[in-house]
Amino acid sequence: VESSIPEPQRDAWKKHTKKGFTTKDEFEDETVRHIETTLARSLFNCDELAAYSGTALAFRDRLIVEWNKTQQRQTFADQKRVYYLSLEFLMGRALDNAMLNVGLKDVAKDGLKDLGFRIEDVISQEHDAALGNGGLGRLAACFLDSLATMNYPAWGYALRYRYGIFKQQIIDGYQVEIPDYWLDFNPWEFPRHDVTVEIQFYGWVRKYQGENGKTKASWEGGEIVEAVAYDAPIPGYKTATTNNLRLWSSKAASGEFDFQKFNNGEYESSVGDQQRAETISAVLYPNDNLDRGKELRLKQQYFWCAASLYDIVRRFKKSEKAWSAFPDMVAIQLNDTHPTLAIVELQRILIDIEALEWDEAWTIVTNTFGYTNHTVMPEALEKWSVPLMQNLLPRHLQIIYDINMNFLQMVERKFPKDREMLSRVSIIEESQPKMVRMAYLATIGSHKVNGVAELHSDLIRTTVFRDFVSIYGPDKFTNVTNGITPRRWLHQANPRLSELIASKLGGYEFLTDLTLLNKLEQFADDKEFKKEWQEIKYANKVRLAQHIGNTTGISVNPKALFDIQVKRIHEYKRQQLNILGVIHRYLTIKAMSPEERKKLAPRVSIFGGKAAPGYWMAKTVIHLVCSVGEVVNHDKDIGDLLKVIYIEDYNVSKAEIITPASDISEHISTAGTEASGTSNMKFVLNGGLIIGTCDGANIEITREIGESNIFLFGNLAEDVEDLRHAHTYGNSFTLDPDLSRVFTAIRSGTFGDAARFNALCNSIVDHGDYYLVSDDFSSYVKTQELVDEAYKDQEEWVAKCIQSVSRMGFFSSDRCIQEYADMIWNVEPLVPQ
Ligand code: OX2
Repeated sequence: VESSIPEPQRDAWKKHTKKGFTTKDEFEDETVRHIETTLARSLFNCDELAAYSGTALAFRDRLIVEWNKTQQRQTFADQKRVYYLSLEFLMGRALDNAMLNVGLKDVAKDGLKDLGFRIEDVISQEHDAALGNGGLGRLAACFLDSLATMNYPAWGYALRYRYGIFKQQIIDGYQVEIPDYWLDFNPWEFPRHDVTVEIQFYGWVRKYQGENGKTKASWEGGEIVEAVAYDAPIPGYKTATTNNLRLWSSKAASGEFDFQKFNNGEYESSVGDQQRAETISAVLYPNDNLDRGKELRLKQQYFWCAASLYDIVRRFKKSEKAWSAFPDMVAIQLNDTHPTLAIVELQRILIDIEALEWDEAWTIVTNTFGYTNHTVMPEALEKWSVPLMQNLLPRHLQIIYDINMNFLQMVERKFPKDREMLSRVSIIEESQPKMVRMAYLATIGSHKVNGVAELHSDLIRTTVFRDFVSIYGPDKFTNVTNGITPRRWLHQANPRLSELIASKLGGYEFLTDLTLLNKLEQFADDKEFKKEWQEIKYANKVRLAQHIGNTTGISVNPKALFDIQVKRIHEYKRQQLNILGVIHRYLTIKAMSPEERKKLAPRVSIFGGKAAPGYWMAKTVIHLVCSVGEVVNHDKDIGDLLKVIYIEDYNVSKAEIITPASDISEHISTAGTEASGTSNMKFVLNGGLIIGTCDGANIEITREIGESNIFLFGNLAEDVEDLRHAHTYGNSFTLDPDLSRVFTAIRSGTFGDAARFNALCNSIVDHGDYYLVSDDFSSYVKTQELVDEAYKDQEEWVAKCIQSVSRMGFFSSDRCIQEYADMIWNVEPLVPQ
């Protein structure tokens, strides 16, 4: 194997190779050294942030050693690797995770204590890496954790946004967005200024006569932007495998800096060009489940796909294998349609640059890619305008047309004379302007398409991809139900629960084989165990109550039932149903006698989540929640019976505090709209029950934990269409009297200026109630009453929680990755010796 160091000098080199610390003393040594020399601080000016930085750098040194070895091992092993292309990786904090994964958190805790710091304070200094919107990005992060833990040779590829998802402030009950500049100090990333790729945009296509008289195409002109790689180590849990997440940053190509302008005194405009190049990776688009079709977004997508593919192809070419072996060495998974251009780019590389025949190239392409669909909602399915693409990526558009032509010819042979079918499945929508349907392109260019929960996968087979199922047969479409990593979402977020479970199961093996949790079931009636379980839940609620007190000034009683809905604010997720239910509860309590009130279980309704900055209705929902809180929380007559809290700036690190503290959490989307949901899994795994609709993974959670352990309500997906139809075309639309009373209260100004909530109320009462709030309201309210009843019997409640946790083994992202590896990628782990 090639090495840059000649044989005779390697011994000297090896003698000085560092392993990183293992003992407390070595940890302190390394941390103090970093604080004093790397950071130029001292005993006299070391604050918690400096302590965090020193600790992070000490751990980073340890990770790097294994990271380098892992990369070498994977190169020598010469086996298939997985590349996970995702525009979002919602990683959260890295230090705590690194400590637990390398098994040195206790060492660090003791060491930091020696140095005068509490480990919790140090950990909480870290800025979240918030390169994602919600579930889609967090899923990608859980997958990286599982891939490394299970020793799969795998890389993540994304963009190095300068600004992650915005920070949310709630000011006077309204959401305000603050930029998230997170790169000030990021010890986890390594700039690779030597790993750069030149990315082309715009220009034209030149046709020429190639060898043996064939017409060839070449993409020329336009402008060049440089992609620079930044790498972050991804440590597996209790394994030496440390994988790589590569983020691309854009900058002006070095040759492009306009010296002419510079010399002519046009300094400002030449710097302007630089900035324009840097804009590409500047900001994460803050939309969840919504496609806006902005040119800069398309630029981001191509920039990232082209840089990643160049990198992957370069790595493959080093192996000097034949092109036909490419799919045996490379599996590329497309996280939603955002990276679909990678399909076109690989085809372009193979035919225009590597001079393969179209068919040979296309076989390689389709055997390489897999596509994961995350939504059936039309407003989230990506389409790009043909004129936009023509301008930005002229050669790619031609290739898309050729892919489409070949595909339609195949369809025509299979379904002769079915013109309707051809126009339905065409990649090009014949609208004004014409649009490229990315989900179709992704499907045609991949060998497998998967949904993310059973219901969702059934829905895509019968709705968006229905025709494609008849064209390709059912086997191309499959399901991989989402999962979550138990390392972060149990062990890290809820260390005491993890420890209690370990004490019963005789160790922490369940963290890498979550099905072992089923051995807990036998303790569901164990008095002592249940008591400890309850104590832990209570302590977690106290912690959340403290956070709420510190951030909102409102004191909540940790003995009350904590009812939590935290996720992106979206009409389909129906936070409006939740808050309307809260208002109903408030009005009901107000009308109760003191005796009746005594029987009530006090509740804290907790909301959290960001609204896309341009999503006016979602912002109105936030405002309604805050306005209701303003009234209820200050109503002395109500006291502790009801509190309504909005937790500002919901993110991964807040989720780690919130999730372990719930008694009940809400997953109440209109049936058929939430593809899977993953926070439902997190809440149950942390010993909370859930109230939910028959949607997404709720259905499979019910199957696993049992119907008696979940509060299901509402209409079924199969009835949604008819109900919607009836709203618009039915004879009468009568509101449930309870819901009517709620609207009357809002409209009479009980929660402030009613005009602000007009559109929200009207969307339900007058404008078709697309998300079926009125249809599900009474069933929701009744089910919440069942929750109240059930909560009164704490013995039974805790037994339900324990039983549920013991049956959650299926929802580990390790199981998920195993399924992808076996069914879609066909890759093997590479276990370090
Ligand atoms: C989300 C889905 O809305 C959610 O249901 C799912 O759990 C998550 O992806 C992970 O699969 N953008 N975000 C999603 O879909 C899209 C599109």
